[in-house]
Amino acid sequence: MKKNVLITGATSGIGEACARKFAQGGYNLIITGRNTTKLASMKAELESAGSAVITLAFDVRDAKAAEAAIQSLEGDWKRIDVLINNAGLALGLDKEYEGDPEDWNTMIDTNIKGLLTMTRLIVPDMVARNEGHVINIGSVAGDAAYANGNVYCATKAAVKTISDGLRIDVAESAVRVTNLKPGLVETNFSKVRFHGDEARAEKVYQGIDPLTGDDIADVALYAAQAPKHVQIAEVLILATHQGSGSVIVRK
Ligand code: NDP
Ligand code: 8X3
Repeated sequence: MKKNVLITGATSGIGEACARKFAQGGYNLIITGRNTTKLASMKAELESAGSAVITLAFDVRDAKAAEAAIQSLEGDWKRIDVLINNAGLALGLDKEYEGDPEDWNTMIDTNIKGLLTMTRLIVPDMVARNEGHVINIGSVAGDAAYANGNVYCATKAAVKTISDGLRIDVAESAVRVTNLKPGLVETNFSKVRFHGDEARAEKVYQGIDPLTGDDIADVALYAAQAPKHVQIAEVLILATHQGSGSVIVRK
């Protein structure tokens, strides 16, 4: 029987790469996000390559919409074998005492509360079935704050603690919990962070060979396909010329 993976924020970057890698890995896909046009085009492309695909359009900050979307799943699609909590963002790169509280709210509501909403909706059934895997996309930013990263870094530190807490709480069951902590990955991340300023976003990846969404998706698929007794608890994945969240050597 093919396994089902549900990916939040599957319409771009790491989430989109995970959709393609898990499709290649033989999974049925439940791809979710807000961009309905992109969801439809991905579904058409993945189905034409032979995958079974369901799309669910909702914002992870809207708990009621998320619940309705999960409840709309029927038959075998109700069984979620792998949940990839990927939807997330950074907004702004400012001193904490000068940051925009609206940006803080959006990051906290998406990166922390949205992830918790999905976890609360999906993990009870995993525990009841005594199988399943939650893969949270954390960040090197959660290991230590970097200059002007303050609230974004705090949300990813929360993802680490929430992942650790869940791993403890499901340890009686065969459910596994993985926190993937990427470093610099070239996606739409910096364009979103800088509110659409593409020139500023490009500079983030200049002079360094950054990671790609595929690099992170490879690790996610590895963790999901590890033998049942192996729980890949946490992985830090940095670009080669990156020493930490704040040490980046550019050529
Ligand atoms: P992208 O901006 O390319 O992708 C982010 C995805 O999340 C998009 O599909 C976006 O959808 C979705 N998303 C954002 N907010 C919401 C929401 N409220 N509800 C539903 N979907 C939402 O960035 P990345 O692929 O890089 O980011 C994915 C994850 O990886 C994030 O959690 C990020 O923090 C993390 N990460 C990224 C790193 C990097 O360097 N790029 C490094 C470490 C971690 P939409 O298009 O609708 O906004
Ligand atoms: C995204 C990576 O280093 O830009 O989490 O914060 S970083």
